[in-house]
Amino acid sequence: MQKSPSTAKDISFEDFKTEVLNDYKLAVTSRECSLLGRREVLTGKAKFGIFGDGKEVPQLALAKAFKNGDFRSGYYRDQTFMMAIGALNIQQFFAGLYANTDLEKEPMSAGRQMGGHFATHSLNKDGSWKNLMQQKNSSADISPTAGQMPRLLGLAQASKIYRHVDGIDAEKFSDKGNEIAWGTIGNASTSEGLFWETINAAGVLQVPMVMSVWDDEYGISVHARHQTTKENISTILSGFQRDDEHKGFEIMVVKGWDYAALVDTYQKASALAREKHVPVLIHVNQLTQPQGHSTSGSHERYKSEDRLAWEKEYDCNVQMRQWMITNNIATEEQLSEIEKDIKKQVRDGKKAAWSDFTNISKAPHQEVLPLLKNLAESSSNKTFINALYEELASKKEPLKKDLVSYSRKALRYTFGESSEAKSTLENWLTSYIEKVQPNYSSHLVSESEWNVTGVNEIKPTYDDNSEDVDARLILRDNFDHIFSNHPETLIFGEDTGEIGDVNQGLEGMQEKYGELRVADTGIREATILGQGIGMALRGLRPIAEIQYLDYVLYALQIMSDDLATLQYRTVGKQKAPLIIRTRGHRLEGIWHSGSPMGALLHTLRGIHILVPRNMTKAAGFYNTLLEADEPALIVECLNGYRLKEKMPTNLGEFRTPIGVVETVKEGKDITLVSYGSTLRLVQQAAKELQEVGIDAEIIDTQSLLPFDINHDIVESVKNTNRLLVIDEDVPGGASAYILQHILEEQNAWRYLDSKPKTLTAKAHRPAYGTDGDYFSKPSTEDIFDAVYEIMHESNPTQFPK
Ligand SMILES: Cc1ncc(C[n+]2csc(CCOP(=O)(O)OP(=O)(O)O)c2C)c(N)n1
Ligand SMILES: [Mg+2]
Repeated sequence: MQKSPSTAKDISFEDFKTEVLNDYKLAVTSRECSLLGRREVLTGKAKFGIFGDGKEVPQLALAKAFKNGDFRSGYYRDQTFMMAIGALNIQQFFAGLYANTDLEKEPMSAGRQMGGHFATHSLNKDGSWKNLMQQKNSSADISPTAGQMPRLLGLAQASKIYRHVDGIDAEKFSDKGNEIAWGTIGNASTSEGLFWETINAAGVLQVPMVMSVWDDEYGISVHARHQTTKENISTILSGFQRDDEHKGFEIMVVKGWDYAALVDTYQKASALAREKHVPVLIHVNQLTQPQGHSTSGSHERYKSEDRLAWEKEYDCNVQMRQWMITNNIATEEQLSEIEKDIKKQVRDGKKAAWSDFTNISKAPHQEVLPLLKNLAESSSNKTFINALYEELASKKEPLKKDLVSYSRKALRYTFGESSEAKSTLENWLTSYIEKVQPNYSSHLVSESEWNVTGVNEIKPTYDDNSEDVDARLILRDNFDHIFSNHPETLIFGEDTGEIGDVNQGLEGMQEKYGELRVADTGIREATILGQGIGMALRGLRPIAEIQYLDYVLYALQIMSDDLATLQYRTVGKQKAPLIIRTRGHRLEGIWHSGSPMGALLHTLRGIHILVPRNMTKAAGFYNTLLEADEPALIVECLNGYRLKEKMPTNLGEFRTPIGVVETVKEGKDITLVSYGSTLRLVQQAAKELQEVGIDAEIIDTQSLLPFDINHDIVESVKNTNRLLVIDEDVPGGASAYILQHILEEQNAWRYLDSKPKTLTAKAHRPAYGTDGDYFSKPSTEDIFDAVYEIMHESNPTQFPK
């Protein structure tokens, strides 16, 4: 076990020296990687570099306190920490810089993220959980500053749930909640709202979170005086400090170049958070940036001479070195020898990484060249194709895109020709693209056997005693089954706990399942989402409730940047199967009846979006999702809770299929496609249309993402030859998305006898007032008229005006 130098009484001085020396070696290795990394970018071998230089020593101290099962949620400066926990070596560091697309070589993201964005693997190849208690874990970084904060809250809260909730199978995730979630953030990024929201929530929740602020006084070129009140984050956070009467944070301040003090501070923080679940903030100040912010600029432009001189002197590695010499841990000569050795190791690692990277295209390069040559020989455009051949042949280190691009260009010269050489190259190209495209595009959604479309439908069943009830009761009783069958589930949000949500779909659930599993939260949508992401990353099945659909916008950034990209950016090595519950569409007023579905569809690829038309369908979606391993948003119909639906007999078991549409009325004249609350209006309009001899077929999309995976809608259009898409989003919103799918992917244009149309809400937000809805969103009259117009145009005699 590692010991801090100040608590090293029980180890010999020799052991202690070895430990410190090993730490120093890591600090130097990390620094050399930064220095050489910058050079690789400046010489054009890598695109962009952002490194951890100047932040090495505190990360060594953090790593000493970090245990198996713990989680990091941090940012791009943490390479030394990742090296110290054994999750990053020199070769992998450079593989990240070059963006090697082989996950074996570049385990952080297979080149999908910039270097400096770290992650560990939580999942096996088949998408099942690894034992997270046998490894040190890092959630996958994202670039938006402070974007790591919301999930950090959830990672910490998971420990609290595991400690206090009985019956969960925690073997792979927790040892009685003794795990810490460690956050890191730059000083300037604490200006973001997400930082404050998370800090406040962690203080309220009292979760084992240790938050390090790496303070180098700058955020790129912008000094702390423009960032932070009093230029001091720990001073202004002092109101969060716990005392005898109040729970709160433990706040610690330590100099970033003082190795001994850092080790001591991190040990204390660790004990407090791990044992007592007290959140801790460590303000690590007096840090530096030896090479400036990133490879995009130089800090000499905005730092004074004095500051630059101070940074040289107080460079944490320099200070650690001096401390070691002063305390007889090593001599100047020994250290110089070590440094020389490490320089060579880093150079060798870099070379090996570059060779791995360039090797990727070597064999295919050799494969494609003779094919191009043959193509030239067989073509009347030999000269042009040969020129392309020569150019590609002369590339010493071609990229995959070169091989594809040159081949495609060459094939253009053979339009109208046919030869064996041409079909050989065409076949090679198809199979090469098939092989390499997944390097860039796989794992947007789960590719495991637990993906949502693999869960089969189970229909709700009814018997003679099934009664018509307020629809909210179907949700509530279904949740009751969920909570009792799945101990790892929990739900939280504004007014979710004590009153059982604003529409009482959870009435009585808190009394039955306790305040931790059915919980009220503060008004803070982004961190409600973060709680969900973090807990889902640690094996729980959270349901995060956002009170109204309009307020999802507060959480949209974190949903889009963090949750939606998670599987993609880790190439399927992490998952957060979070269910987001909200309610929306029609009610009243600008902020209680919005339906910004297009905005969500455009920003949330990677999260499933489900729009059930009633509560039975909604309940079925919850049941389906609990069988799957993917995140999804469910939008319940805000005006549907008190409508009557029949209570099913198989609560907790029936499943609404995801990505499958439902034909709710058959008809032969026109296909009407809709979803959610609007669908009821479409049903009413269809009745009225029937009275004038128009027989409409109605399709409920049910899911927007994924959309009609069986291509059922085009089958309907084949029969009706007419299509109208209706929703209450703005013009060109979700309706345009739906139309694009039906026309382009399902080729419905081939079967249309009339222009396909959309009917949507007005472009403005819905007005409040009893008739505000009528004049802002599609009404049954609007739907009737739009359909009648289409029918009139096709047959004015039968449908006169
Ligand atoms: C939301 C967002 N805004 C802006 C940026 C661009 N950006 C990247 S790093 C950075 C400065 C961060 O400074 P700080 O938090 O002090 O961290 P440091 O780099 O100094 O360690 C900025 C503005 C970003 N990545 N995300
Ligand atoms: Mg900074």
